[in-house]
Amino acid sequence: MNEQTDRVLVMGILNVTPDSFYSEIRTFDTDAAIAAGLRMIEQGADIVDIGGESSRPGANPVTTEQELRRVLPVIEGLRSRTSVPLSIDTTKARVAKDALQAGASIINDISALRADPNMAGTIADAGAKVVLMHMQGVPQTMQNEPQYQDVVSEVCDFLVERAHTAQEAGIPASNIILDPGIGFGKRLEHNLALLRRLSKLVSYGYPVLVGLSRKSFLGLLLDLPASERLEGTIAANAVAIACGASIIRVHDVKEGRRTADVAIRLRP
Ligand code: 9MG
Repeated sequence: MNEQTDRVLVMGILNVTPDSFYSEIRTFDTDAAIAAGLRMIEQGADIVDIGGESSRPGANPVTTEQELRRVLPVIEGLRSRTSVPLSIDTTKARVAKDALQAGASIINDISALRADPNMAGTIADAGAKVVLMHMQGVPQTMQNEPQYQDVVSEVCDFLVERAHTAQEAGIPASNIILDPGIGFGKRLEHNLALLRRLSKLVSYGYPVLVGLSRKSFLGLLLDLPASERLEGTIAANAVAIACGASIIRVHDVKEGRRTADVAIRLRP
């Protein structure tokens, strides 16, 4: 995805859901979602990640039909207006297949191909890229007592195993992106350890995506609500980039772009 080391990619978050945790970016209306995606691109997004099912703790699952109704018109609308890569945030193979046909080229699968047995084959057949993310548990219950002996080793081992499984299913290594899953079945100390030692995950040679934008670990550090976590997001993304992250997933694209363009130049 990002073989060059001179640009960190910025993935803009476009949630087409009624219940995302950061309400200023919720865009349930198709035209408003398309306009928000185009604005992200103007502000410097390299990828727009479109999601029709919330993955925040306690969120209710949606049906395939509901998810498709939310995301497909947005993908089609953006595809007809821009050539910027579009990513679909889904764990369902049918949603992935239709999204790829509509013009998406990246599948952001927070289950790392575990939720749907047809997902790996769908991605392989389309020659698409995949984000494999670590999550302990499932979104409904993942923040109830997450446990690790050594969170960094366990997350790395899991992701390397998922990358091998993906390759066995026909997805080439060059199409695989790894993601430590900040906030997905992790307590504050787990998230901090994963970010401090991100270079271990980077050392496996796959591009690493980090999604920490306005997440609750920043709220715990700052004692502030999601609407007040922009500076914390910028600081943490800068550290992730210094440790080798290739892609940052953000709500605030303008600030993410500036963070990335400065932090990359400060990478040791
Ligand atoms: C959908 N989603 C929410 N948080 C995320 C994260 O940290 N990474 C990825 N890949 N997707 C996420």
